[in-house]
Amino acid sequence: MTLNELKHANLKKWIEEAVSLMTPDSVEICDGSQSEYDRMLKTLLDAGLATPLNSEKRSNSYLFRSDPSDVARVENRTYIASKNKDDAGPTNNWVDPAELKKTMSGLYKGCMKGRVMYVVPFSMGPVGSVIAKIGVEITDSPYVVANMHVMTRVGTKVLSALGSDGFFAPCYHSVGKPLADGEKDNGKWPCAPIEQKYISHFPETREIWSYGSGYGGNALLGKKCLALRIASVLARDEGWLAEHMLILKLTNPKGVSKYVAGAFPSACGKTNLAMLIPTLPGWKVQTVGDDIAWMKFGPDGRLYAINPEAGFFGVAPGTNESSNQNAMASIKSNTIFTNCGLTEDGDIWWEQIGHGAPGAEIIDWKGQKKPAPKTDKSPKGEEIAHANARFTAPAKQCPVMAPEWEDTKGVPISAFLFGGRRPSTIPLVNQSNSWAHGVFMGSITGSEVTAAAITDQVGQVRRDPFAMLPFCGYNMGDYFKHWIKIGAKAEAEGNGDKLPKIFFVNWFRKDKNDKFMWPGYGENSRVLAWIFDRCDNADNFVETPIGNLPKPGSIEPPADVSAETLKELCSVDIEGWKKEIADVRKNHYPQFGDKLPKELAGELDAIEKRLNG
Ligand code: GTP
Ligand code: SPV
Ligand code: MN
Repeated sequence: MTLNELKHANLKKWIEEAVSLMTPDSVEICDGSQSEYDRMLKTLLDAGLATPLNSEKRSNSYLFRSDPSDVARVENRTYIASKNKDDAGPTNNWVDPAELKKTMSGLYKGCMKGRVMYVVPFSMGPVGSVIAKIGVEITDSPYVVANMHVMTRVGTKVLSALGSDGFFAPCYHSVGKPLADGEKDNGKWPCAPIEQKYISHFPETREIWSYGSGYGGNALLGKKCLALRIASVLARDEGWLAEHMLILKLTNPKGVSKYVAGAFPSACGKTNLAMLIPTLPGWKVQTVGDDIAWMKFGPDGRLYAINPEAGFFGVAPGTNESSNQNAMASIKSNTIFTNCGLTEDGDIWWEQIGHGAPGAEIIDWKGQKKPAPKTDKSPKGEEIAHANARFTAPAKQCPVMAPEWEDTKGVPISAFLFGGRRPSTIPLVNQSNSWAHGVFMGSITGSEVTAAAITDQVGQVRRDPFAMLPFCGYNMGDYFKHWIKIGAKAEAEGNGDKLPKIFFVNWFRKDKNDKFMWPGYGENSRVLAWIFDRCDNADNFVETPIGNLPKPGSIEPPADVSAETLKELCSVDIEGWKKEIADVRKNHYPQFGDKLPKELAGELDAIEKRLNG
């Protein structure tokens, strides 16, 4: 299709403006076909950016190595440019939108010289779902086009759904590396230096402008930029929820199923939990989504969730046949790998893949030859794969996708989980005693920072409310209020009992020797089973000052966990909690000022009183 054949006048005008600003050599409107995907990879092979993998090991799969300055989301270059600073709130970087557009227009001027401008129409959510939204990404990166093909629904069917005047979120993306006459990428990942990278959001106009990075959430604009930052604003305005949550289907030994959605910060176990293989006999987990959930109330008063994505952009290191067999099966073919190691026999490798690397040598993520590791571990600082190396794989390749994962109505959610990497204080599982208490727990979620973003805080515990700290497109205080309102709306309509029950979980408690106290992964099914039964009001809990904890005996310990350890994991650390609450009062809640909902201030007072009582 050519520009002149486009039926949507505003879309055509918007593309023409981009063309005159960015001056690409040519423009292509993407149709989403397999031949288009193949053509992108051919272009990337010719540019020396893609390495084909051994097709006997991983058919139709490729490895990319990004620039060392471009390996993860850049939180300090990510902006929420609302008209008023107060609308971005205390947790976001804000710049005046007019000023930011001026700066970025300067960068965009001529930025696609020597390159093709690809126009990627995409749908977040099954095309035609009432919960789905359409975006159009303009990009000069064939790597981004190929990844968008996997991660979203791309092409002509989306343009048809858009019609001549439908809503789309306009997304600009450029790697920020124009080519001089005759210049080629020649194997060098194109991007701009860090101080020229901008990941910008204009909430009022629903626009996204990204410049200078080709990696992950900085560049695949349907994901964090649209499906979370802009969608959270749409959700606030329209009365629904856009969350950083996995969605799983849990079936008990009697064949009864419930759907659970869980928010954990980046690289804290969403993909793993979504594809878990239960160690508990008779239980089954199936996947609906592994990163993002969009939820709306259905006619029956329940909250229905869709996974707006069509693929997984998953953390590679740590993924292996025993930690996540279903992810390993999902990446057997048709997968794009970024920043993994390359073995002598033409396959990928990463730390904790479950085995050493074959042969004498391996090529690390920076393209350097190293001795092939004999085990699956590397000394700190000498990793073969980058800690945020990722795979991009089609969701339909996951053997445990729930058959209804593309149901346009979504699936009804029974429970919300919140969690993070907390080496102390937070118990294995804890149920809130009300919706407001659950919102309070979500609001104080904290986690040790992982390598999923470039920051100097890695390893430190930081508060990451609802796992949305880097992804909320407006004032976090207003976001808390939105959650309170969702509960109040259900109550007012007589549907309070249909709201999901809210739980806090922690797979990451450590002992004195810095070892995880809970084996995690498949053993987390024991906790899911407890939660399932809690949703049916089973008598499996004890009330405590922090919420409902498992009654002794209600969770059977895994083989390698002593009864004593399980007891410690499931009890209240009163002194630790007093410190936790004091920190919330002193350092966390005050930043929201009068935006903090009174319900949450009330929950803080109440838990403090219970802990002291
Ligand atoms: P994003 O894609 O960044 O949003 O990450 P995610 O939340 O999907 O995280 P993922 O499931 O990819 O997990 C990241 C890493 O956490 C894994 O590679 C594991 O090393 C570790 N992990 C996941 N689940 C568990 C668990 O139950 N216990 C322990 N100890 N580690 C886990
Ligand atoms: C995350 O960081 O939460 C991710 C990866 O899921 S990215 O798409 O890069 O944001
Ligand atoms: Mn994520």
